[in-house]
Amino acid sequence: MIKPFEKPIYVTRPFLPPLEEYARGLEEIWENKWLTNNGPILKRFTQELRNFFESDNLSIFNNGTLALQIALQGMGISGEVITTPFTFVATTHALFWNKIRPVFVDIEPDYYTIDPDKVEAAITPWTTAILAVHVYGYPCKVNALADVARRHNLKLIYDAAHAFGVNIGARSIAHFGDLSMFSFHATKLFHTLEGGLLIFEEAGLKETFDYLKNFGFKNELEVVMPGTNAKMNEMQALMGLQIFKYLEEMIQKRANISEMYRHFLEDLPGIHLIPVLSPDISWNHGYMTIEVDEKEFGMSRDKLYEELKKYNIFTRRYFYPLICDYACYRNIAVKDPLTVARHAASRILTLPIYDGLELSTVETICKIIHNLQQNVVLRVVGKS
Ligand code: T4K
Repeated sequence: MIKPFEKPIYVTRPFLPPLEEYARGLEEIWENKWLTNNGPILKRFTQELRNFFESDNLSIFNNGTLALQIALQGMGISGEVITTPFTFVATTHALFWNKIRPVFVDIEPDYYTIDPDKVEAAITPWTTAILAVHVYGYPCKVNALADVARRHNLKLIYDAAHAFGVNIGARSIAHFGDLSMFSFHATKLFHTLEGGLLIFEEAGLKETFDYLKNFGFKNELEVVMPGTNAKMNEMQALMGLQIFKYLEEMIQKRANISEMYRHFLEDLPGIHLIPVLSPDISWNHGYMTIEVDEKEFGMSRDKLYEELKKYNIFTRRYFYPLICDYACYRNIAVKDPLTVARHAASRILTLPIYDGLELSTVETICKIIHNLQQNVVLRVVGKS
């Protein structure tokens, strides 16, 4: 009999640098009394990001949602945008706030990313862009999507909220498509408490994004567009600057956790893991996804989610329900039956993964999942 964990095990916990280190950074802020509006720490953080992505075409924001909204506005996207329903709701909200109609199409079964064939089939004269999501940091089919976008003269925008630190071959995932948005929210592998980043191909967009996040100010007297306030402050930038140093270590620790989950769960009937990623992808291990097949496992995904809670393990059903099933989007006509997305949403479960999660805890979580299934089997056998 395994006892419940004494303290809750959440799906994630933010990485924090040593308190003394952050406090030293705060001393600098206290000293110069510069808290926001492109302060010195933000400038240093910006330089780090430029080096990391080997690009000057970037703009930093106070969260990923506003970054994406501003991206769409600054790029002049309008009409219809083809997107995935299997994502966090902010992806679609960013379209809605720009009065753009989302056209939901299905995803592919292995890595839950948008299906390029379905994208192509959904193009109409009103389509202006594709908004794809590297969901859980699993890369979309970037070449196929680029091909569709090029042939139909569409902008290709990536919600890369989950994909910081992911590379395809030697290239950062940021350098595919016209633009990528990364989230630096506390629940992400790399965070700035809250924060967001745009990386884009067209250098001329930088000025527009920078105006839009700062009320449209060009200088003290000129407002050139009706911008909003989406600036990153100094404390956020300080967190990002300090966490940068730990990025590789954080990814490595998560990789060990992923490997352990795979080791203990891959042969368990009814638990399905993603196929091993292609060797040219270096993934960030941002999320640990499993699918629960009710028939094979003997218990539904929702039941497993509830049972795990009894052990003080708080998994999440990212991304269920599908976005088009939320009350605020239910009235949008969806032509695609979304068969794969519906199937995935009904089975998906994200398990705890974060750098401070002990491997022994991961082992216990897996044993609990095994035991839960064993008990179902025993009950069934007992009945027969
Ligand atoms: N696009 C995609 C594909 C996204 O996934 C997101 C955000 C966005 C766009 C928008 O980016 P941002 O505007 O957020 O930068 C969380 C996050 O709030 C959200 O950022 C994230 N995606 C989404 C997938 O997950 P919740 O409502 O599930 O978070 P919450 O508060 O329930 O936190 C989950 C667990 O994390 C908690 O049970 C405990 C732990 N936690 C959380 C926080 C905030 C901590 O230990 N400490 C913390 O400070 O949405």
